Amino acid sequence: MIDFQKLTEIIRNNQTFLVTTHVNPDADAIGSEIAFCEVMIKLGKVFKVINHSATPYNLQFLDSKNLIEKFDINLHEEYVSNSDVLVALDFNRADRMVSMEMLFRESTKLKICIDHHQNPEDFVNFKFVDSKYAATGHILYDFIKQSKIVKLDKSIAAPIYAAIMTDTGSFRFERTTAELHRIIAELVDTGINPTEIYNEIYDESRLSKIKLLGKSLTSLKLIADNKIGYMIITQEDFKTLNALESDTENFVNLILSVEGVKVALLFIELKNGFKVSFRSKDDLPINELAGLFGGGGHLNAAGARFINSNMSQMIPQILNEAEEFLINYTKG
Ligand SMILES: [Mn+2]
Repeated sequence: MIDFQKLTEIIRNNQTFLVTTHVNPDADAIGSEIAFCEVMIKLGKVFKVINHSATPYNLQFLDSKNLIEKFDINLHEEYVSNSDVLVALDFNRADRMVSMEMLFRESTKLKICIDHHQNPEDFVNFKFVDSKYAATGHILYDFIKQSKIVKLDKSIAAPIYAAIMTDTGSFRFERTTAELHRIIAELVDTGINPTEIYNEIYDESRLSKIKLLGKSLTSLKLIADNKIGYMIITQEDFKTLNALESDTENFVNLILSVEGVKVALLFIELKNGFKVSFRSKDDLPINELAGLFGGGGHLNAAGARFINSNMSQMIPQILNEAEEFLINYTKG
């Protein structure tokens, strides 16, 4: 149970807030930030939203007031250090802030984390964390409803809707309960437009993204009796197609849509290493596999980063580990 009363106290008793989220923010990250800021606005608080990453182009509509700033140490050091409260949304490990990590860690002010991932690191004073929630936006919904700190209007409902819609794979993942649909109904009742929100996020893809998807799909391979599928995206692919790392979101889920595939891995080469997105079906705890490589996440969705490592050299080893993981798990 999350202590919403404590969270209410922290918000009421402080004046200046710094809000941030993880690298490569998704719609839950950005939506949660915007919903949290709408609460700040209604309460007359002073706040800044500062992220390591720029907001992906398909999520910019959520930030219609241009609240989000991209981190610049020269511009933001003073504000971050002097904020009464530092708010970490939708992540649970300090290194997910990348360039902001040190400044966040060094701050002696109050730090809080609101999140729904498993196994949180100890990097804040207060955790408002529960992995049973479908999205961080879902936690914020419950917080606003239970605390009655502000009225839940359209300006809050829209980003929360975007957060829940995307983190539930458009209302199809496991945590999409009847209760969650009732919450969605209430959000829609505020007057938001679900069709518009979906279209903004998913149906406004740039051509380069679709081309990159095509390129990645041609790399799709199945191993381990067709139970493990993987795709590879290289820096060369990004360059030749003029595509971005953020374009790869959701690609990994397509691997999982292949008949018989239980485990999906998407290898993405970065400028300084590579990252792997892991997905699984049923009760396969894929976050445990990601954990072997210092990563983490949820039961069915996780990730790991390999800084300064050579992707093509590492892939065989990671695939071996994945096979072993699958064998051990199906045995038990
Ligand atoms: Mn999330």
